[in-house]
Amino acid sequence: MDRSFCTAEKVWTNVKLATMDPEVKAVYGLLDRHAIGVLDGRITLLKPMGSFNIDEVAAEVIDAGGMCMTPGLIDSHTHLIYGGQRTAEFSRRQEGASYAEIACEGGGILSTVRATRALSEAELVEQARPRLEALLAEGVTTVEVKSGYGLTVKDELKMLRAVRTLATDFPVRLRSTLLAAHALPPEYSGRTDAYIELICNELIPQVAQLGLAEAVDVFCEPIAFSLTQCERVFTAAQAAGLGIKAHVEQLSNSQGAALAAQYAAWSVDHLEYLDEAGIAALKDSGTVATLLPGAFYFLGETRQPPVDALRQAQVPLAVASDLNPGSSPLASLRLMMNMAAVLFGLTPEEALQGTTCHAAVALGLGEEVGMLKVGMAADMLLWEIDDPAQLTCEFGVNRLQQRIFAGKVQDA
Ligand code: DI6
Ligand code: FE
Repeated sequence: MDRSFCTAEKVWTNVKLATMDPEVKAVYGLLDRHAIGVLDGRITLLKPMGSFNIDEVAAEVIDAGGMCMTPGLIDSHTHLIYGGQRTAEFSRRQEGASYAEIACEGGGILSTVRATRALSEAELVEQARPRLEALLAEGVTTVEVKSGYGLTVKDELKMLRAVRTLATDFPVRLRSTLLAAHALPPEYSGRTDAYIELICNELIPQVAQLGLAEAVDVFCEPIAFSLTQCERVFTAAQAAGLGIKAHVEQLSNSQGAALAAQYAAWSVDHLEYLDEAGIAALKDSGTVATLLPGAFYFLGETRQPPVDALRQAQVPLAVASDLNPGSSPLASLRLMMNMAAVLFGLTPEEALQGTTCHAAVALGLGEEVGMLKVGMAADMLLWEIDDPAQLTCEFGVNRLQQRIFAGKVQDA
């Protein structure tokens, strides 16, 4: 085909576009009766129906018959790669043991560390496959995946390599995050600062040099790492040119969000114990506040993140699955959107922003994905729904008609 006459190789006509573009002044950035076209994996055409001659764009035309299109969904916080399961721990929790008690006995994260260390890279990929498939089936096109269950140079690199391998096998954008500061490995017991040194002096430079991660994350909690230790990790991440993300204020108020905001973090995640000073630090910082309702729900937490105050301060909110074997073994971003609304009070529009445009910013991808806009990657979902609110309201019914990744229609 002579591309010089094309503005798009494929055009969807009669679409209701939930662009999620803040420049479109309507709820969901909604544009009714539009056409959207793609070329070479990007959105190249976005016009009202009737405003152009479809024959002149010389493209394959798909009549969407008034169906709704959204950007591909983005799960901006997962621990998708891990070995084994923690079902025995779940049974114990149902009999009354707490998450913290189990962790203190050497279970919890450390039991997954043992299982993860025992597996090869290929075995880790195999175990992660069905979880990733579940996310993709409901319309996820970008997934962030953290390390953090290896906790040695060799095993953290193995986890990050597994992410890169998985990325070549599936139509999805995977972004990797080094979370070596997740738990203190037993061999460093009583020597936390030495472990932080290993992270800062060996792991971060190697990961950056090998191009194995885009960002670095920390677990800032009394049961994990202190504010000072997290700051050392942030400094090393910044020096290596990596993005910064942080698990903060999940189980206590450690002022981790304010510190991360000072380091221009892409996101701060969990936030149930975030206080006014933390909110003030996030205001105008550009850092996204990520809500993880799955962990709140699965651990039976009762303390709510301060959603209203974050909203007042106009801090962008993301919503993610935190998919992991211990605190959120829930491979559904749609369920998280529903929970973010029901448990945390988000509007359906906020829930969808949280899994599209704001989630993109939480991954340093705000210019690339998360909106239907000319120039953005053509990750798009065609739904048999009238109102985008249905994506948050309803759960368990998949009304996805087409999943389009980098401009290519995937088998539904
Ligand atoms: N916060 C969490 O919710 C997960 N990690 C973290 O830092 C829990 C991970 C696990 O229990 O395996
Ligand atoms: Fe997490």
